[in-house]
Amino acid sequence: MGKVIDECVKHEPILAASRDEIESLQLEKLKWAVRYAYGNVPMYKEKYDGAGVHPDDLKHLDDLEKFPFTTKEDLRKSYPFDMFAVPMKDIVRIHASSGTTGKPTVVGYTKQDIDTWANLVARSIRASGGRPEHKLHVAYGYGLFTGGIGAHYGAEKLGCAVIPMSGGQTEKQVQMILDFEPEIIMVTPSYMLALADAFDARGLDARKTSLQIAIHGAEPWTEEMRKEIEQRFNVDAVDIYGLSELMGPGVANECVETKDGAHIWEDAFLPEIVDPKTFAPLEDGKSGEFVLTALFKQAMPIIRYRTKDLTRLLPGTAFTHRRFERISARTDDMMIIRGVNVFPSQIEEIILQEAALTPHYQITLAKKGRMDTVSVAVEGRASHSHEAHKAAALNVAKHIKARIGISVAMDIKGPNGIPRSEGKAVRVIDNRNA
Ligand code: DLL
Repeated sequence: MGKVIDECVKHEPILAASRDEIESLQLEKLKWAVRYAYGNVPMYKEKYDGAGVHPDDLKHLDDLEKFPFTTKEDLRKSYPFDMFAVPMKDIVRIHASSGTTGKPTVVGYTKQDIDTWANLVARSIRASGGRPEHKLHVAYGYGLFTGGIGAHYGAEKLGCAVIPMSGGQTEKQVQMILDFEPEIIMVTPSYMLALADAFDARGLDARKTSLQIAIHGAEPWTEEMRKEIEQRFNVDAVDIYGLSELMGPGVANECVETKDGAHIWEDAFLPEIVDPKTFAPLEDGKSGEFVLTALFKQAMPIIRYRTKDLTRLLPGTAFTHRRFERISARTDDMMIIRGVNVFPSQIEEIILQEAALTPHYQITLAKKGRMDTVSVAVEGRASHSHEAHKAAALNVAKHIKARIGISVAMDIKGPNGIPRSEGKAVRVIDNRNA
């Protein structure tokens, strides 16, 4: 066992509990959560009555399969507060997802929900190698998005000195990192790369900063991106996962000593994987849609939430809580291009194999007559010649054709030719129905 794992388990023995112990704790909490949801949120009562199931039917963990899923649509229909299970006097915080289409989804928290969340984020930072003596720079956005404030409360709970920088103001981010010398940064992986470019632009060596640990999440990222971030900043980069509907960041986190996928904090959440088409439950190891149940929530119970994230469950390593494979895609960012299913991450992997290209890219889909057309815009590295960019772009198109089976037009951009996002990166622009 490594030092970090030791420290985490010493603090919270539940991280090393046997599977039997974890499962019996989950069953006990699940019975409470389902009964509580049924008794306090009309949406659950209607759904469960309609499906002919009752909280009494829940005798084993597997019995959960009989209960209907909860979807984003259910949350939208309950806009803004119909999912709340407690009176407003007991709600102490409200967050909402940005929601690209339709109404945002709203999430409420009681005092106890906020405490549980902060403890789970503190655990996540500890598993990333963070300690109370560290300074922690938060560059996730503050506001209705759960990233900034979620990270903040967890870091404070652990005892770190928190620097609540929020997203944006890239120049100032660089200056704060130089002046305040944080050991830890929490930020989306795409914005971390934008920060690396900002160091380069000022002629500064990002490898020489005080940063030792980078905790990245809120969007899909690849192993290649991890390597690039680790090399450019000389840090350990680990994965943090979460979603607002369930809580926010800190549903799962990687251990810095294993870096082999995020551990789902199973004393607070029950994970399932289902077939994305038939929704039949799949066994551990099989890929499908990630479904999560929160086992603790008072303000807004969430049972069997269909996340739309695609992954598979893996056994625990650093901790006995199960891990999941890095999320490479969501069912809803799958592009269907001339009938071929394509995920942006597949294209990203190919781009990142070219030394002459940066990881800043954008995919634009359009229609020419009835045909889908795809163009991939990517920035060339300033350190390489235009000839090298062109050769690399040709290679990318060739590999996309060979591995994914679609033809793409490449568009090489100069420095900052791809708009930088200060939060989650926008990878795909679909103009096919425009
Ligand atoms: O993104 C919460 C969060 C903030 C997580 C900061 C981590 C760090 P939402 O805005 O509701 O919440 O978006 C949730 O983002 O269903 C995934 O599709 C994606 N996502 C979050 N973390 C990861 C990750 C926050 N580590 C949605 N890897 C989720 C891949 C992620 N995708």
